[in-house]
Amino acid sequence: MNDRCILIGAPVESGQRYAGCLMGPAAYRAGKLPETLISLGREVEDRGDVIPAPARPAQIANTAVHSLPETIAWTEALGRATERAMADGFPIVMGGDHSLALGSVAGVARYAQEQGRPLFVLWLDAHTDFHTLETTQSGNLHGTPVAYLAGKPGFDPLPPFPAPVPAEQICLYGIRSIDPAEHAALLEHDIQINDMRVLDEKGIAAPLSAFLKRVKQANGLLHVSLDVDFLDPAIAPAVGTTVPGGATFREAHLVMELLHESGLVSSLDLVELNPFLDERGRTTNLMVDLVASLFGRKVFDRPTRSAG
Ligand code: NNH
Ligand code: MN
Ligand code: MN
Ligand code: MN
Repeated sequence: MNDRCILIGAPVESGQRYAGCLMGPAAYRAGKLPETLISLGREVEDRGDVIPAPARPAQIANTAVHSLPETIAWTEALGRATERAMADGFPIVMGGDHSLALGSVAGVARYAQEQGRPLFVLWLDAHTDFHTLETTQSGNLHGTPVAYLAGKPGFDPLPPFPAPVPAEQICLYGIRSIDPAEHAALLEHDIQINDMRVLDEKGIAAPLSAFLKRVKQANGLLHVSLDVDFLDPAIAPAVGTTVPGGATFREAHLVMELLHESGLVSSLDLVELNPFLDERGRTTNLMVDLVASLFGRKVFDRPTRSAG
């Protein structure tokens, strides 16, 4: 993991319908994300909030889709910001709703392509986010980035995804809500879907360790996209789209601890936090604590065992 963390504020809320996600980056700062990373020995550079170019008109046949011009503007701006940050360190994109990943993963994918390294994506989410602009019925574009980064058609007039991520390099984790059109589309792709049924039976660690092994063997870059609704709503209420039966406190920390130990993660999105829906900052605090685990905070710090 690169020592230098580059914080990118992405106050995006046009990908869904609850007002408040745009306060996400401010909440992470108030919740001391920068200080927490510094306390774990990281250098931190906060590049402030990205300001997209003015939206240009854009139209498509699916009239359910809303805020497409804004989403295109965010996708372009965040793609550039994240690609640049990859060259300088470890980007942490503080959202903002999940539509920001249309841009952040595009930037990471361009960087990976330049480096000639395969990109792997771990999607921690209750949802598969596998709609296209044509299939979404809610019209909320936060439900589309996985299909976009997998290179599915149906995203015109968004910029074409620079270097589609092969299905075998995508791992969906914590899934418990799939729309019929997503289900049909996913049946045609070899994307690993670790829904809660799978995680209940195999445990939270084993499927992740297997995926991480493949990232390592391929000398891949690993982008992690953490949606607040991956977590159980009882511990993380500050999200518009709660789904019961999510990851527990300890399961979520174990995921982060395993990711830290792997040393493979090279970029991170923190998405869907809606501070307006929170209870005394508890969801923000939990998200910051999870990032701390990802960057090496331990319950009990054992002397490092030599690898091998
Ligand atoms: N699949 C639903 C839709 O497209 C819900 C997506 N909501 C999310 N995704 N929060 O992570 O509208
Ligand atoms: Mn570098
Ligand atoms: Mn999502
Ligand atoms: Mn979700």
